Amino acid sequence: MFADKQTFIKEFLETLANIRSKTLDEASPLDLYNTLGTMVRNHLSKNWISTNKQYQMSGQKQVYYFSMEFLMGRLLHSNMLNLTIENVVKEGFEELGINLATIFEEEHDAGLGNGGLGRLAACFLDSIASLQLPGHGCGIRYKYGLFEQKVIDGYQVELPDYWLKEDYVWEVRRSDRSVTVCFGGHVESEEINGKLAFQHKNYEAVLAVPYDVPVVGFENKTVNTLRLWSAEPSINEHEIQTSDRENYYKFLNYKRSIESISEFLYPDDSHYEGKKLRLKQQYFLVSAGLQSIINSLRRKSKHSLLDLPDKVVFHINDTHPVLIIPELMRILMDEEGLSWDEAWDITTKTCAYTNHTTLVEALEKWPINLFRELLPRIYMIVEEINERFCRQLWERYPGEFDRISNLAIIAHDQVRMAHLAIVGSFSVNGVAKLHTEILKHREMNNFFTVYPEKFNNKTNGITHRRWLMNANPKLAEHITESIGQRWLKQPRDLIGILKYANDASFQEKVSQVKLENKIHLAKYIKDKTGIVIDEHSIFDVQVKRLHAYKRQLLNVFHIMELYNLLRENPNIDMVPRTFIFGAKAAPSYFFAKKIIKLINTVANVVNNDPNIKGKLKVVFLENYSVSMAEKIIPAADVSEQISTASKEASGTGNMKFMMNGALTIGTLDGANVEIHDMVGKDNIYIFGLTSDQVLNYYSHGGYVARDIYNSDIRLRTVLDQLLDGFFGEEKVEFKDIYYQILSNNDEYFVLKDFDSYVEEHQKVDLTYRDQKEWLKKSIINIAHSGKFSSDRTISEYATEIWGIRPYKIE
Ligand code: DL6
Repeated sequence: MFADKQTFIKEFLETLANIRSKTLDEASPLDLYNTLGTMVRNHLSKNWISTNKQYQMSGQKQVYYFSMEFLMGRLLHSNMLNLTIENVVKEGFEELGINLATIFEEEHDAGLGNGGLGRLAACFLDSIASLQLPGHGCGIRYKYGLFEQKVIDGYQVELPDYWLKEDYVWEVRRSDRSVTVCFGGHVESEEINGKLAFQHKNYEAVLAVPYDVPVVGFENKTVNTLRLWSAEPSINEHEIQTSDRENYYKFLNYKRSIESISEFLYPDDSHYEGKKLRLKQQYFLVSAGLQSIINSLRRKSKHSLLDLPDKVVFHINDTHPVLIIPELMRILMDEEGLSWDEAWDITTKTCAYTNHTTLVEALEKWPINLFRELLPRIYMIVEEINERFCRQLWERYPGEFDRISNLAIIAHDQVRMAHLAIVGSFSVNGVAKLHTEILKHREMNNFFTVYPEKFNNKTNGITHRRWLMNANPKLAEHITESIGQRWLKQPRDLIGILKYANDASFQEKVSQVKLENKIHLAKYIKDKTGIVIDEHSIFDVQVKRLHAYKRQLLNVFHIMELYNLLRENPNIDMVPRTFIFGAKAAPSYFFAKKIIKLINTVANVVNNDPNIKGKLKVVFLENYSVSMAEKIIPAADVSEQISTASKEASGTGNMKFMMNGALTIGTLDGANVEIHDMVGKDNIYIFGLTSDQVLNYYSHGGYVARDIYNSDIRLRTVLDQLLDGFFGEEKVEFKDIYYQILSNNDEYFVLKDFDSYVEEHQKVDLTYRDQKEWLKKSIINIAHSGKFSSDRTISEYATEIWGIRPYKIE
């Protein structure tokens, strides 16, 4: 790409002059970032064009991953890594006196996602391209990403994340590929040649304009595409006469309402909100995406779409894009003239669905009135799918009204999106073994009985390129020095370091790298919060969305208990601990926001108490994001994965921490189960109820939390401190937490699991004192983490679901 350092420097200075009209001494860090980003994008566009051409010419089957969320984070560093140009750029910058790391910091995170689901989609794109698979992302170009979190007086405050303030160097607007998406209106039918034809009339037309972002493969020539759609009015502003004021104001209102479709990412990951705008976003995404794919197939060849299942596969990431099923039916029947049976056969061979949660409150259902009014033709199709499905069920289960209404797609005046997804897809997968088992045998057991062949598991993964090679380059280097480079492309080869688990010099290096990472993080924390932390303390980290089921509260109760012990006896024998949190709560999630306030309140008291001799520190980092995770995770000693068993579908943070040598303290939930199976019980700290126990409690009405309050003095003290103003807040401040636990019977088993949690933490403390033992466990975790690379996950999707093969771009 850049032949050598001097060529790079020359080109860099020329590009800086061309696009920013500046010389080096005038340029701001943002100018430098933009220049480098533009150069990298320009360089990869040759491969981008040839990738598209070669896919087209070869007629390769391609996968389109439809997702309402792509949490991409920053792209400059990872693109440079994948293009293997980091060294030459670094050397060039050194000669120019520029620190490359500070330039990376100029890039605004593309935060088009809430958490695990969106980040998984981003890791998947990286793996698809790196495995040379023909596959693309299809999403929405939200003008505002996930809100920016500020913490003021301990409370979360949300600000809009206007990530497009500066031009986004990675995107290319492709207005020539725009399509029209239709909302509202009504449907008219007429018989033509003995066949009913449907026409959508009086609809509101929205122009969908695609912006393409390149997705670069690692050390290959593949550059796939993430296509993000933006909503624009279909009438041009200049066509409106500004002198006709009434008309002009009408136009402005219309413009505003159209643009709102792609304005905001819904900031909630685990709660379904029946808002019309959300349904609009969902249809906007699938209709635009599907039309553009079908248009491009039509441009290639004129013949019919009967062989569509050999050409493409549409992946439905959670139920959000499930309208792809009726939309594809609409296109095939109304536009291509196929019969219902032909269209249904094609649709059910091209769509595959992933379920990411069993939380009832997250399962989408839409009131039929709203659905029908917004999408009249699509509603007709969903109704017909439902009728045909129920008829089949009737034949299979004659007279079983309850069972059929339980399975129906439309029932109780609602459209159940997960049911539509299962009926219309050829594959339904969960995201970790335990999760899939729960789907099959509990939550979706009635569907599993009807379609056992559709259900399968694909345990999640994370890209080791971003989460190890990029985020922890020194550890990656150390691994390569010991076992060679093969693991970069075959992450399972990380297992090669297992033989060094007891090796003193290998351990020493791992420990050195961890310490350096901890020093960096300590400095970052000091700069951001003013809190000084001891880099030799145990860095105990819980970073993820804030939700009651993830149980940040259990972590805080443990901290409060430790603090109480230290107040009683400051000389207590313990390894100093630094508890680090990062978490955004959905803006309307009152309880979660209270927990943020509690963490900050406890932190304030603990961090300022000179009597405890710095043995305990608590840090809440505001505005947790992908790029912040890249700083925190490599520095962690302990990874908190403490959800109520059965609630966390998989988790992916657990994998990122493990890959960076942190030891997990966790429940047997989600992918923790598989981490436990890989590393063995001696190399992970497992506590608490199992999922079977939890689900059993639920089916018997829970347990009596007050019994534990009455019998456990530690918990009684902690809970009472919530009410008695101990932490210096108004007495009512935390009353909702107190009553949620005691009066609502502790839905997430915080008190029930507390004792075993504390016990495992004591083991963490003991082991940490024996650094040889600790490092051995840490290395064993890294060695087994290759299984959790998303390259493994994607290979499984490719062969077992999508039926696509690697295709080498020349
Ligand atoms: O599959 C990715 C990710 C899982 O790792 C998490 O366990 C799961 O909670 C998340 N699911 C969602 C969907 N809604 N909810 N909750 O974000 O998916």
